[in-house]
Parts: sequence; C-alpha cells; structure tokens
Amino acid sequence: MATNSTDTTGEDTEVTTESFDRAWWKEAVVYQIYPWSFNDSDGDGVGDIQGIIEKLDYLDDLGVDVVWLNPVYESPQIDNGYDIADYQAIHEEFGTIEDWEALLEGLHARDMKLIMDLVVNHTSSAHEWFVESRANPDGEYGDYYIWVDGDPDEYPNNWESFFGGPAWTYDEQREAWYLHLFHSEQPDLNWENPDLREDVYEMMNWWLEKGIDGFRLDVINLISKPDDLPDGDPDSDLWTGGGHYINGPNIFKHLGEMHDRTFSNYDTMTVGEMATVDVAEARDYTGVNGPLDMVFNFDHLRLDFGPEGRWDVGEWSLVELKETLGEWQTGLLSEGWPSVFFENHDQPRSVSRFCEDDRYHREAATLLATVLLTLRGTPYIYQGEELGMTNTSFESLSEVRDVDTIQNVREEMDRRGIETYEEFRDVVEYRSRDNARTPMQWDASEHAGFTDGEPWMPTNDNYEQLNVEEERTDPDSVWHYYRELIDLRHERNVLVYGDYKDQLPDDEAVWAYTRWSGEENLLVVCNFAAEPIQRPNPVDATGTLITSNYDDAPVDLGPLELRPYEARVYDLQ
Ligand code: TEU
Repeated sequence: MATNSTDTTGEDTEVTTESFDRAWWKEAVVYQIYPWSFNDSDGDGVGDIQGIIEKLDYLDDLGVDVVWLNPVYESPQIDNGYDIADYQAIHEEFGTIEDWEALLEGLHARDMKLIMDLVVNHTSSAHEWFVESRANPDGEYGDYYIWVDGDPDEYPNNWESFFGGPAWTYDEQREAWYLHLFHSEQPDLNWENPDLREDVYEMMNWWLEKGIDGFRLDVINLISKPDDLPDGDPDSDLWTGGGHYINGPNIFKHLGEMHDRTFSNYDTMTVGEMATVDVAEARDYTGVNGPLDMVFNFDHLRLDFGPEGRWDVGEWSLVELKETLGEWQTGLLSEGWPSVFFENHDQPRSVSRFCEDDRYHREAATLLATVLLTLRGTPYIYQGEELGMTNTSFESLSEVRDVDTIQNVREEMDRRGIETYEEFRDVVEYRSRDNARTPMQWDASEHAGFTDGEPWMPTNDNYEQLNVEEERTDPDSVWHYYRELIDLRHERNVLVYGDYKDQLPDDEAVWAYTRWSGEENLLVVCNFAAEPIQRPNPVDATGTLITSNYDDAPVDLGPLELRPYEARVYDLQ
C-alpha cells in the first residue's frame, strides 16, 4: 500500500489491526464520472470536461470526496476511451489539458480529490508505440507489444478475448500475430520489457506531478503473461487462457516496482480493477506490503450469470450475495482494505438488477444505498446511482453502442444457434454495459438536460420523472437519502472502520448485520423482498433508530415488521 499516505493518528480502539490505521481514502466516498454521458457543455451530444466543471457544486452538495474519472485521454474511442492513443493529451471532444487543469483545481478548491483511470494493460493500435512496433520489429518499440511469428493460419494459442473471439490478430504489416485480450484495436503491452515499464512510470509521474490524487488501474492483474504463452483450459477458465495471465507470474514484481517508482512517493489512493481475484490474493495486493490500497473484485456481480455464462441470466439469491460480500468484509479485516460497489460503467443498473425498478423504485434504490454506504470499505457511487437510474431498452442490436455487447452477443447467438435478436433481447437488456451509459438525467427537458444537441446515446425513457431536479426538490427522494447516508458515514467512523458480522446469514430475505468498534455498535437491517416480512429482533440488545428509508419506522428496536425493501440503521445499547 502507499505507506506514506496512511495517517496513523487514529483514535484509540480496542482493535489494533493494520486496518485501523486511518487514511483519507478509507474515509472517502468516491463518485465515478463517465465523461461520455455526464454533461455536455457544447452541444455536440457528447459529455465533456467543461460539462463536469459545471456540475462541481452538484457533487459538493451530494457530499462525495473523490471523483474517479473514466479515461479522457486522446483515443479513437473504439472502447470509449479504454483504447488510448496518447496518455498525455486530452481527447478533443472532451476538451483540452487546460480544461482538465481547471477541473482538478475546481475539485481541490471544494476539498474533493481526483483519481485518473490508468489503462496500461493495452493501448490503442493508434498509439505511436504500436504504429512503430508493427512497422519496425528491430526498432525502439519493436518489443513493446506481445508479438508471435508464425503461420497466419494458426493462432499462437487458444486464448479468448474478453470481447468475444480469439485474443490474437495477424498483422499483415509486421507479418506476425499480436495479443489483444480486449478489442483487436487494443493491443496488449509487453510488461516484460523494462523500457516499456520506464515509459509507463514516466507517464504516471507526469500525472502525479500535475497534482492528481491517485489512480484506478484498469484490469491491472492481467499485465503479466507467461513467456511461453501456453494454451488455456476452455473448461475451467472464465476466459480461456485467463488461468495463465490473471494474477500472472510477475504481477507482484511489476506492481511492486510501479508502486515504488510512482505513487508511493505521493499522497495517493489506488484501486486496482481485477478480472478475478480471491480474498487471499486481495490481501497480498492491499496488505502492509502490497502495492495497492484496494481492489475491485466482481464475485458479487457474477452471481446472476446463467449456465451459459455472462450472456445468460441466472438466479441470484440474497444468501449468496451476503456470503460473497461478507467474505470480503471479514477477510480483509486485519490486513488490506475492501472497496464496495454495485455499479460502474460496465455493469447494469443495480436497482434493476437486485431489486425492482418500478413498483418500489424509491424503496429499492434507497435500500441498496443503505448497504453500499454502511458496509466496511470505501464505497463507490456510479453517476446516476444516487437517483436510482434504471436499465434501458434496445429495440434492436443496432441501438447498442458498446463494443463488448455487440461482439459478444453476435458470437453467443452464433454459438448457441439463436437466430433473432428478439429471442436474445431480454439478456441484452439485462446485461449490456450500455445500461450504465445512457445520459445522466439532470431535468425533465429534452434529452434530460444532458445536451442541447443530439445525444450520442438516447436517454432512458423515464427521465421526465426520474431526474436530479425533481429529486432535489423532493425531500423523500433517493438523492436526499444518498446525501443523508453519505453524511452519516462521515460522522460515524464505525461505519468506515468497524468490524462486520452477518446476524442472519441464512435468511433468504433479510440482510441484518452489525458494525462495531470500541464503544460504538450499529445494526443495519434490510428487507430485500418486495413484500412485508416479520422477524424477531436479530440481536440480543436494545437499540435506537438512526435512520430508515421509510420515514415512520419505529424508534425502538424490537421484533421487526419490515415493509417492502425497508432498510433501517440502529444504534445498539
Ligand atoms: O473492464 C474489464 C472487464 O473485464 C470488462 O470489460 C468486462 O466486460 C466487464 O467487467 C464485465 O465482466 C475494463 C474497463 O472497465 C472496461 O470499460 C474496458 O472495456 C476494459 O477494461 C478494457 O480496457
């Protein structure tokens, strides 16, 4: 972890674990901004940095502490910015470096911090390094990517791309294969090359010198590939080949070096996105000697995969969700630090996914807010989640913009013999990353106040009722509840650092957990069912209500009569 970023002036507590070392990034609430869809200031239909600047007071009012900005670097935008052509330039549609500097200044002036998205598993094929690399194998950049000579009719191995199809493309110019774990225009960098590593560190230090407060590191546990590039196991790997390069052979060496050469010299926070990672590995990544502050893991967001995988909808159960998230709550107690999130730009909207987004929309969205903001770890709110934004609909595949959905859906339909989009529509509408990418809903005016032009992607139909303006005037809204819970988290350190215990692990409808530290002891109770439910008091204690998503919840803790999606937080005596 970034050791010099840890403030060890923590209050005395009975527990003396490393996790009780205080740090600003443990106490922070993070808000994720997807620049494509946040706010368009110039009417071209695409969000931009000036648009974000216009909304800084909005973020300040909500009470968040850190902004994670999805990639804004120069890019052909095949994968909405995750294909970077120049790490040190801003994509023209988003603005200029001066705009970006004004954004950083505006955030810092409001005591908020900024973390940038670091995408260094791959670049765009338009990056100068790749252009040079394919043109000149013996030149300076010849070895910056993963090239394999060989027969153009024979793939170097059976690895699959995350976006469907083989992870290899034959390049006619260099007459060799190159690896791309994502799109063919996102070639993977060769982290075994020390010159590449130096260039990456130099670029990271350039951003750190500009005053940023950290990085979200894109698919960072994929960067180390074994030299011999062996075949993967199609039966046991989530992505064929993944067993060889997920947490690959030199991952700790590379990340340790990166840590030492870059962010450990600054007061930063770092969060590594991990394709798959278990709790023990996460402890190694985020513990005392680990290179990162925290990781994103996706175990809880795979519970609803069907037998055919991600492009199949399966049944998830609350018992499994509690078990999965609970393991991360308790497993990173004495070492390491968890992150907590239900949404990001790659995931469907949580209220549509885990609850229901019509009848009890407000109750369901606030129930999820309660969990997000009262679990242990740093919470991440994705833009629009604070309104309870919902999944959208796609009449046909041509309405889908996301390259991951388009490629995977075509391949899956082919593989499974599904002939028409209609037959597959429910799955696409449930799972597509585009669900998270519809424009932010600011008000009831045309295109939800996101743009004066034609938006790059249509707004969700429900924007006239579900928008910031509406919710800010309604004291009972999802937005106001988020604000209240963010305040509560800031006031009560037990919510940040306290221990976690599930009081009813086998209950199929109620999630009831305690959080305690020193003298403070809290109980959170959430009814995940769309109907009323009765339960005895889950703890042997009395308690006083702190907050609830129903305004007439009883003040004293006793036997529980919970209404649909009711959530309550109690102080225990
Ligand atoms: O995501 C990695 C990744 O695994 C997703 O693409 C995946 O499709 C999703 O999590 C569902 O499992 C990161 C970025 O967040 C994503 O937007 C990029 O497309 C991807 O890396 C490539 O840079």
